[in-house]
Amino acid sequence: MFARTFILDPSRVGPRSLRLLSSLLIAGALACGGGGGDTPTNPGNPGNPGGTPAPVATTSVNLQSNAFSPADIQVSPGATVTFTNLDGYAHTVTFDNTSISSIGSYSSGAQTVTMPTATGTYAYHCQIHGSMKGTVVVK
Ligand SMILES: [Cu+2]
Repeated sequence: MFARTFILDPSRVGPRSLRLLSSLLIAGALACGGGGGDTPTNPGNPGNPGGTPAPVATTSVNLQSNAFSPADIQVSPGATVTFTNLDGYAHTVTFDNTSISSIGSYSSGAQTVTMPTATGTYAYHCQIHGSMKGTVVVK
């Protein structure tokens, strides 16, 4: 009984245990091999996951070479956007949101569209050329 108590006496066992613990800590640090886990991974660009260019702040879009340029624009609520056809052949400016007055087929010159006052992203396209697409961000 006396011997058992003697062995468990912290004043005797303590220092030896601390030395053992220190050895384990050093061994553990060496085993990490200098780290590498500290380098943060590149989070990319969370605000622009697809790498899509930000919309251009303008109220003027050209229709040229079967494309809207710039196709993705940003305007103020209720803004008037001018679409100018430079191709000399027919295009439309058709908004998916039917509450917006779209522009029917026209071959040249400037036409305007009044955007809603409600903020949001409004997609439009040319009904004649499926590849012609764009968006107006009202913000
Ligand atoms: Cu077109």
